[in-house]
Amino acid sequence: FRQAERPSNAEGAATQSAFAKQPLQTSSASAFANGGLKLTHAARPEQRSVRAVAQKISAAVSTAAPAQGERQAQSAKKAVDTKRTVIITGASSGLGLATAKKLAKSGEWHVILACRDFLKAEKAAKAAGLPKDSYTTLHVDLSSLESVRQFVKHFRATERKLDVLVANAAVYKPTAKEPVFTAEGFELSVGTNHLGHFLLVNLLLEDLEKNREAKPRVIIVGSITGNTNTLAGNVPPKANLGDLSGLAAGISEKSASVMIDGGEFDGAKAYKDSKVCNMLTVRELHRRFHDKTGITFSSLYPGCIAETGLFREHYSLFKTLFPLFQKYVTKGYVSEDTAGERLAQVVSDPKLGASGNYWSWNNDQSSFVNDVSDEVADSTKGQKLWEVSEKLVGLK
Ligand code: LMG
Ligand code: NDP
Ligand code: PMR
Repeated sequence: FRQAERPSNAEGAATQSAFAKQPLQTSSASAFANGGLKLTHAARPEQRSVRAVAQKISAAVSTAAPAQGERQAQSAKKAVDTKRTVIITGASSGLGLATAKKLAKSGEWHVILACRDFLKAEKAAKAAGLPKDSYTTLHVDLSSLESVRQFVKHFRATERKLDVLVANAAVYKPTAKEPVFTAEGFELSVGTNHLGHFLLVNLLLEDLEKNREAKPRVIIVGSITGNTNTLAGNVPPKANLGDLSGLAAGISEKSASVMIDGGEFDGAKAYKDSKVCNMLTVRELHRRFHDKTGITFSSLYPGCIAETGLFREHYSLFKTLFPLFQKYVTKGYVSEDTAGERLAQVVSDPKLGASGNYWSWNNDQSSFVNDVSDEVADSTKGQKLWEVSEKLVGLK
């Protein structure tokens, strides 16, 4: 079903990004007009070529909405401002939106809302009161590797330096009886939550590395439910990547299994496995690249944000009881705002600048470096996951 929607999404990506590029001319033109040229990088030869491309694309797109173009122009003009830039995937709801709100309202950040549903993201940003010039919405559907590659091109066309990348988007299929698949045919949860982000992070590493003096960061959101060293991580079905044989064989409709460990399909397990992959990826990124690039790599568990869109496909009884259970029984409940403040700390707080950590919070709101499960700490598994994932996303 989702697959059937994909072609139109991909088309949407191209159109929206053309909109996003259009303002580059506008902002350059206004730089000429107001004489601020010497302070902008609008006259750099490479920007001229970007502008030429943008002109061609915008000429091809005759349906650009004026209001949208104007807003995008304002955003693009800020390419020369002093704000730091953070990309947040899945910023159209829940944790991603709350984090975007916190950072955008601080006045110190320009937030790239990297979302699959452009209109939903725009509406959510407006409803959350994000200041007009504090964000840019760019389309990405993480369930399509092609869309991820397009996103990177479109981000580069904004000419912003990248300070922080937050891999936050996720899907959870707790009630699915049968698997669904990404554009390239991977089981959707692992394909989106892990493989889509794995490619995105790898492609953007060079952009972050170029900005080394700004102490760049990469954050991939993890979870307690993927850590079997906790009670929550022991609620069945438990995460377990096994020997990664299912992943190595492609977790596709055509392979023997759609699960990483080669087992029977289970949507809740696939999600938890994908979170293990997210946390293993952070540790492997740290091992491979921290010393070489100076980038800080982090993961976190922001608390149980029991009312987000993550549970949209769960039974309605679950959606009613789960927040109560978390509030009054486990006491693990947090609001979207609190969770957003926590993730915003991992983005920008100098105190959370150490690399390779999995952050959690005490009830008094103090952050600490948490322990991970044996599976997440297994660096041999981390390396193997890296090598298999590189092949699946076409990096090797
Ligand atoms: C599977 O179900 C799904 O089948 C699968 O599709 C996937 O979603 C997977 O992990 C995801 O889960 C697991 C199933 C059993 O879980 C449930 O379906 C139960 C939902 C749990 C959420 C609500 C719990 C109900 C508690 C209500 C509390 C309301 C509190 C209000 C308090 C108000 C006070 C003023 O999962 C299992 O692991 C099986 C274990 C089942 C044991 C259940 C024991 C519950 C333990 C804790 C509850 C204690 C309640 C005490 C209440 C005290 C109140 C003070
Ligand atoms: P939400 O469903 O509210 O947010 C998920 C976001 O991901 C949405 O913006 C959604 O877009 C986006 N998304 C889903 N699929 C894709 C895709 N293919 N391409 C691009 N974006 C996509 O859930 P949460 O805010 O709860 O989840 C955010 C993160 O927090 C996840 O990584 C989750 O694993 C993690 N987490 C959540 C916890 C919780 O208790 N809720 C606990 C621990 C971790 P759209 O709006 O279009 O649907
Ligand atoms: Mg869990 C003891 C604490 C605790 C915490 C912090 C969570 C977090 N959960 C806890 C306990 C329990 N949960 C217990 C005892 C049960 C059995 C009743 C239980 C059940 C349960 C279910 C059915 N919990 C769940 C589900 C889900 O469908 C959620 C899930 O696994 O999503 C993958 C979930 C969660 N519990 C959490 C958190 C944070 C989640 C959801 C989100 C996530 O990890 O991303």
